[in-house]
Amino acid sequence: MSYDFKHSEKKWQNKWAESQLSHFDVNKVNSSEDKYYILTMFPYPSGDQLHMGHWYQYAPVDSWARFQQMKGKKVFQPMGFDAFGLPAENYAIKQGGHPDTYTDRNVTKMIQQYKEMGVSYDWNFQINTSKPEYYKWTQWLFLQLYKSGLAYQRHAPVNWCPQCQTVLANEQVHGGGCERCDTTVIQKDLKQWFFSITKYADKLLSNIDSLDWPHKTKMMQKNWIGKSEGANIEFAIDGQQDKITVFTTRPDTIYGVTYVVFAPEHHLVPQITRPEYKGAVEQYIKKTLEITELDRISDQKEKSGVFTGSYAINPMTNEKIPIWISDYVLCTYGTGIVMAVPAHDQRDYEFAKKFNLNIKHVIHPQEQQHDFNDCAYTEAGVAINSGPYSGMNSEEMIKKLSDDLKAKGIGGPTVNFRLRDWLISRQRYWGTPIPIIYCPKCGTVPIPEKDLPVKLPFDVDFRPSGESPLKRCNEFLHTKCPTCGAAAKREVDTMDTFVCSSWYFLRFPNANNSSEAFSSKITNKMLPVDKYIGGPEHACMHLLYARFINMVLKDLGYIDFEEPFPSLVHQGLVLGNDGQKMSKSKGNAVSPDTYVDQYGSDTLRLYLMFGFNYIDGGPWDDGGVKAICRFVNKTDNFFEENTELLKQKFESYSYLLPENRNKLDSKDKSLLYVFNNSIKRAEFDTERFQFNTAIARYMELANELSNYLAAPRSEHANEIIHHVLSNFIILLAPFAPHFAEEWWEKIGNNKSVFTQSWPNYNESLMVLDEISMAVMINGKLRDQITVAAEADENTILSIAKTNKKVESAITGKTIVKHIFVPKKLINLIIK
Ligand code: ANZ
Ligand code: ZN
Repeated sequence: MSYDFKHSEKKWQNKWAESQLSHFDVNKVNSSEDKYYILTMFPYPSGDQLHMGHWYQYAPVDSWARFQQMKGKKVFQPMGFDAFGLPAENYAIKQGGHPDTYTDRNVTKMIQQYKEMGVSYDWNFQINTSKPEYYKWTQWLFLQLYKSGLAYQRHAPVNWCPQCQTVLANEQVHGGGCERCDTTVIQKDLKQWFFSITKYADKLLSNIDSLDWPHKTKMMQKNWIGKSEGANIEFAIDGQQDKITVFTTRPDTIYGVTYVVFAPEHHLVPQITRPEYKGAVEQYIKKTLEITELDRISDQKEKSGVFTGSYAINPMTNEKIPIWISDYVLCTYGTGIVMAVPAHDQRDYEFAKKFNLNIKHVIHPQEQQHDFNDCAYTEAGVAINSGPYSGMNSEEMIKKLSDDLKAKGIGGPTVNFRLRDWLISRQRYWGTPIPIIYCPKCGTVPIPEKDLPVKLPFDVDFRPSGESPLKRCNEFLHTKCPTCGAAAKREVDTMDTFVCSSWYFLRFPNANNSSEAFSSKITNKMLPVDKYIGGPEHACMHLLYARFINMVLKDLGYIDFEEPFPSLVHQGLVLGNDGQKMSKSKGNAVSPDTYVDQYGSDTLRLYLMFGFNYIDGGPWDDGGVKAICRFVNKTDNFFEENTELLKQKFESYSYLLPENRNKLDSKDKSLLYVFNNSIKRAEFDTERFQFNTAIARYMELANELSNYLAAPRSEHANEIIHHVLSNFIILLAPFAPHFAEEWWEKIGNNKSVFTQSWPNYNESLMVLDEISMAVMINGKLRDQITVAAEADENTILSIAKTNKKVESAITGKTIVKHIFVPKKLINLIIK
């Protein structure tokens, strides 16, 4: 008989909910060390329910959480919904309804799917960022930043489609054109709100080394912050009062400067442009507005620019050098002005070649030859043609020159960051309203905290138009100034949804607090998050914003920890069976609901954990699902056939007594070896999110059990079977929660299997002889594996298949047969 998952999954989902199995009591936590806060990035309830990618992200983490709980940790695992934002708004536009209605409907459906997954979330701590109970506090957060001078307004460009008369998000611009009409998108200046994340650039950077995060993510975040050390140098302008300042990382090349370049939108451009060049310059500036920043800095793009008619004076040589404008210089980095050294900077080199400007070689390569007809020499070297600095190496000269510039009052060492301040204004409807009022008398007035939330009105025409939809809502727009009572207007932009998710981890333990965003007392003992899990695509945005907000709240005295996520894991991506990203349009998507229906929730979960390396992801394989199904049925048979035995109560197991050890025969020893080894290795692997190898141990144990149960019984067999099988249920519990719970009850327990501790392994039963065997693929040696001397062919085959080197060689291939030479080798023939 095969396991009746339909019956038992429903039954346990209901029982767990009734008995509040996952109930977490914040009051029982004494300190930050006394809890284990596991958080998986919350989903957007924007489209169509949970898909396979969601299942892959959440189900294994839930198993990990259940495992930690059985290991004795006080696990806190909440879940919520990141409900504001463009995807939900666009979905509503497409479906012709209201985003609030869709959000509610999708949230309900997703919670039902989460329950079918069998997750152990405590839903009492649920949050939904689009509800006033939550966004009231997002507004409160804005006010804290505003009060401390970290929220400010300035003009900044937005993507603008002149045809649709609308602002576009970056993801709505495709190859420079509008997503709907393909008109070339231009940059338009709007007054917008920013958070001063750059004030925290240094701390955000220096703390990274202390984080237990994937190396690549740390590097990405470091590069994103982009600390760059160099110097500012002042240049005079020929015939003008004003001085200009350039930022350079190579002050040692100053004697090689042959021209200066301004960013086209630099505010001094109109002033320095000579009248006869005005027409050309203005035309060029207009053209620049049509190009995205990414294209501007691309090294593929052919250099362009125009001369302004003005000249700057090189402070070291007093030479007159021409001033140009070009789009390869960005207005928002450094000072927006560059001293160009074509001999030693490739972009300058290309520009100089194109416009026939001088190339002056001032840094000589120390060892290798360099052909200046080919490209710039961009490495360090020895200064030549550099006045008193000639003969110094780059490093020496940079130090000396920076000091000299400082002494002369015309520059000095500077640090620049690539990181920009965080633009939080969105000209969209479905987001948190910014709690600001504009009064004709008092100017910009923050809304008093007692008046929060500023509610997002429901009846608004939110289809895209030239301006923020809230501007068209008179009841919202018109209000009274909270300071003087005069007629005033509200800010009509909403906040970037990354603001909602920049503090949600603080809210979870305080989810039901209606008088504060969070209580400091509770937050300081419930945080930081002990393990944070989510996609690597968040490396530079969400993970940086959240760290920033956390640091601000610490500096404001609300919390006492600086880093919200000291330990981070990224899950991989489940691909379609064709190896492509799963998507409906490609027809390679599989629906979790179908598999839950056909094979059961536990089987799907086990497949996702066994069929992939969690961190790497990989392609979907229906064959893998069927194999897991067989494994579940096989273990089910063990329990079924031994139910009567398992119902017996053993005070202790006498086979464990030292005086009985010599009564164990070789089959006993072999089973006990695999059993204890499974506990040990599954624990080790699970701890590291290596679920696939953990489950492979269970398969090994199942094979061993098959042999053992089929063979004649030894003196202690009953005890041993009882011990191994009842513990097998416990071992399976985190990974197949319904299945384990069902069997735990069937063998006569009235408390949940999740009240059990993770079993201890017995080192003294793991001294079985081990031998080393060769694993070959198509006759070629791949690796050596260590196996129990008495392990049988099937066991060895499954160990061989889960070997890392073998695994990567056989993915996507089929094993047509294998050749087994006992105690020597196993050779897999694959096609
Ligand atoms: C002269 C020079 C000579 C430069 C040389 C480089 C090599 P990072 O490392 O990214 O900070 N630069 C400065 N401001 C710029 C802007 N707003 N837009 C585009 N480029 C800008 O790069 C700093 C270097 O990039 C600066 O050093 C400057 O060119 C350029 F042999 O100055 B350098
Ligand atoms: Zn006023």
